Amino acid sequence: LETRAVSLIEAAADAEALETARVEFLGRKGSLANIGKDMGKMAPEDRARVGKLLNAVKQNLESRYESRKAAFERAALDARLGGEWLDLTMPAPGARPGSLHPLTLIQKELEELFTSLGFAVVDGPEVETPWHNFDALNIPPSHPARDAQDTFWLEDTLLLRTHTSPVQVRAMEKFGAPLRIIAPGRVFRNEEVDASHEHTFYQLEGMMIDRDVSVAHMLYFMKSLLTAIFKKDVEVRLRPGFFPFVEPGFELDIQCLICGGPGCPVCKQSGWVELLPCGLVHPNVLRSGGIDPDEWSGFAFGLGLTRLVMMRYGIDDIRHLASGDLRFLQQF
Ligand code: FA5
Repeated sequence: LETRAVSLIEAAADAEALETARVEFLGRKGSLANIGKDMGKMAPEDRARVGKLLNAVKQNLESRYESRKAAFERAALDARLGGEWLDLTMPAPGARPGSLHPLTLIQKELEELFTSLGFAVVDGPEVETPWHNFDALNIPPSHPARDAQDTFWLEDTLLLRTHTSPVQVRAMEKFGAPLRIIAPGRVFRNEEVDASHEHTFYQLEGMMIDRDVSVAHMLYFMKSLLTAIFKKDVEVRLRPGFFPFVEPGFELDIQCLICGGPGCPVCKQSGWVELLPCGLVHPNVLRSGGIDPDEWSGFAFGLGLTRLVMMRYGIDDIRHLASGDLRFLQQF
């Protein structure tokens, strides 16, 4: 009996055949159980001998059965893993925590710095009137600066703001003088995209109006801004710059921190990046905001926030920032 049982168990072609063999020999009504039942009728000395033998056979068959069963289960799992690309019974990998976008990180740092210097953080609409985006900033209808900032017009009367400077006007209208505000936000220009130009990017406007505000005040705040972000001395150059809403106007450029040499797509090999135009607020602009230029003066700046982020983190293409690519975003 044992020999037959062993050969059936070992030769079982699949889990079903194995189960049939188990029922036949090891089942509740199987051969071994039947022999067990008859033991009551045996003489005591035979009963002990047969009992021992029966146990040994049972153990042998059971252990062979278990190991064959395990082998069939392993094979079935292997077949499933090989055939399915998604196994919903496997434990999931741990969830990855999100992180703040680099633009958000730098914007927060600047908001903290400027609020500590007595500035309020204000907001303005992305859809603007030509009055706030141009006229109130001393840019009349025929002025070439309107073309320079290739505008997305929504309809004749509205546009997507081309800079954050209209928030200067809204802040003057709302709060009057004296005034200290910054206004970070998204701006739009219909221009060709490359490694340093986007059609949608971020600026951070700043404006301070008080009595006797001068270029010296302006330079102090510009320097504080750069030191706070770069935490080291970075080389800057100040050149005259023309914007109808400031007089005098300046362009503050920062040494390109990405290339350190020729062949750079960001600074076009010039070694300098336009970052921080600024100047003293034009009297016409103060008047547009309802502020008397004989009593008050001020400075304003329009930081290229997106470019600052690129310099701060060594990002060599502006298009990474809005790509939504997790391999990029997970580095911050
Ligand atoms: C202005 O937009 C003025 N409103 C700035 C200003 C404010 C001057 C207050 C004086 C007083 P400009 O067009 O140069 O200026 O843009 C300002 C900065 O935005 C640039 O120095 C640059 O860093 C960034 N910038 C301009 N165009 C793009 C672009 N297409 N993509 C990314 N950044 C840009």
